Amino acid sequence: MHKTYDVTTVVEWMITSTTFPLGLGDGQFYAWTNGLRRKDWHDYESIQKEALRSGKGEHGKPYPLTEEHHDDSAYRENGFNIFVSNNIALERSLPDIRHANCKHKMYLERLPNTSIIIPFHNEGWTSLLRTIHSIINRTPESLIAEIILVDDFSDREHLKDKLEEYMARFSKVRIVRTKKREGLIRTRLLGASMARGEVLTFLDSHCEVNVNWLPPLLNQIALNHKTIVCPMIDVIDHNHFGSPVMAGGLFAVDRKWFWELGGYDPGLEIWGGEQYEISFKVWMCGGEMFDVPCSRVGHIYRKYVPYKVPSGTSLARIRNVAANLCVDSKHGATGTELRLDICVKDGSERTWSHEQDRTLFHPVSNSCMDCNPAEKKIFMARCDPLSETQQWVFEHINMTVLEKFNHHASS
Ligand code: UD2
Ligand code: MN
Repeated sequence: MHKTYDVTTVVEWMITSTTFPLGLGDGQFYAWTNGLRRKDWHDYESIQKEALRSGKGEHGKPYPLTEEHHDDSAYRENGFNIFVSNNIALERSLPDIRHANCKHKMYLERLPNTSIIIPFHNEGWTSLLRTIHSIINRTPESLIAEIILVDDFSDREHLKDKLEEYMARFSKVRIVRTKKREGLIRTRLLGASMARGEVLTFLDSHCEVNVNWLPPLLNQIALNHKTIVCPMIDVIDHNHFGSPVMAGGLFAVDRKWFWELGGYDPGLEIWGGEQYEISFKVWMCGGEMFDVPCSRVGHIYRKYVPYKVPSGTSLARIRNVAANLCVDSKHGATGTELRLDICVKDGSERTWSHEQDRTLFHPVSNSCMDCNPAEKKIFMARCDPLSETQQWVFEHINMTVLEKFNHHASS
């Protein structure tokens, strides 16, 4: 007896096998899986060009720092060393630090395009420009619907006319500005509301995207549009700009689905909390979340937060209220099913009151969301303050970061 393989199985095996003889050269290598054509999205010409670059900071190498450049004044405005940023090329090369298997992976030939949304507040000139250059140089043009730079009421001069003049060379870059300081969540929402691409991809204003970063993200959304996909986030050192490894809050999401989820709660202030809020919604609306190791984006983690946070704003509230989405329950034979639904106003069983920040319990019936970790199920149960499975816990709270944040924000 022998086994018969269908063609797609064999092709799938061949392209996932690391021993497959590639012989690509022109990057136009195709394969089929389940009737869908996949291709190699690498831009080999640009990869070769980058390999030849030399100079300080090239290939993601640490910039050779001297004492005078290490002075606190270099950090004050941005929380990272702007002197170093100014002295390395805007189009500097980066090392390809992906897992070896990523280099041969193929993604659907037909991928949705994306609006790349970048909020910024008083970002440094060269760190912002390097973000844009890295995107333009390392992203297939056909996949970029537009790059939307959303200025959150910055007051630095270089972010005004000078920025508009510079960006005029990139036909896909649009600049929009908030009318008052909104904080990063509402700034992202403004960008999202103007976006025309099929997917929204959010980045910070001091990132460097790495080789072939976008196709793996879009591919996951093409396979299931109810998906939030995150790249691996690599640390760009705030002193010398060299880059080893880590993770966080840059992601891609289907545009229509983002709005079906209600976007972000616009009541979230300045910084923080939005990743929990959106995660809860994704989780409760039957979505998926992926960290995609073949997509890598460098990000400058600051030494401290350089910008001021208007007084009276709360930084870590999680609410679903303003998004007008409420958790709804349906009682049935198998228990209580939960889903998110448009909130019904006043008095109704389904309304979640405004006071329910972070405590996801049912106001009327005194039911709380509970879970069975073994079965990965959520259900409603009588509220019990002592129940471990009803608690919402913030894990890994980094007090050092918080304290630094509060210290610098208030000084
Ligand atoms: C991390 C996330 C960030 C966000 C934040 C929590 C990464 C790499 N970064 O922040 O995406 O999830 O945690 O909310 O995971 N900005 C404004 N207005 C403001 C403040 C900031 O537009 O009032 C911009 C800022 O220019 C930047 C982005 O928002 O592009 C994120 O701010 P950040 O870089 O200060 O925050 P970070 O990296 O500590
Ligand atoms: Mn950041």
